[in-house]
Amino acid sequence: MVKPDGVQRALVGEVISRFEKRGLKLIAVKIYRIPTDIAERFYGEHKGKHFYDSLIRYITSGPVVCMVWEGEEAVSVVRAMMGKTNPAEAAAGTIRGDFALHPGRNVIHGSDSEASAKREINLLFNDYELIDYKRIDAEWLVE
Ligand code: DAT
Ligand code: MG
Repeated sequence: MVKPDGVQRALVGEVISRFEKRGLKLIAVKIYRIPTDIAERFYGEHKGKHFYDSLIRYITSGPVVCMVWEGEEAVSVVRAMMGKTNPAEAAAGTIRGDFALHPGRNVIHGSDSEASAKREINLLFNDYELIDYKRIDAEWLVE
């Protein structure tokens, strides 16, 4: 998900472009203004932490772009391309390492496991929004 700062800073195309070129397949995408109750469920694991209230304010402060990317080891590949949660520690070449400075404005969210991906996709998308198709270059991406 490109977070509200990423949308306002016109980084949506850059983020999509990186995942697309890596070889992941985009099977769902939408711009969405997350309602507070969905944000609270989305970030439920962080409830009670010192940054929770500001995190909910941040993620609901403007539209986000939600995406579902499919591919070999998609979760770990995307996490590696995002960089560390604190952008000040994120490696150059990662999205956070190239475009962010502060954990409270770190541009992108990515699921941290297959189980959380399923949970988050269910929260943000309807089944009919997930599109099944084959990339024409599929056989040039995976042996
Ligand atoms: P990630 O987004 O890398 O999965 P996370 O799930 O631990 O990181 O935290 C969710 C978001 O909460 C994170 O993107 C930014 C915010 N956050 C986490 N730790 C924080 C901290 N120490 N200070 C401020 N914001 C923080
Ligand atoms: Mg997380």
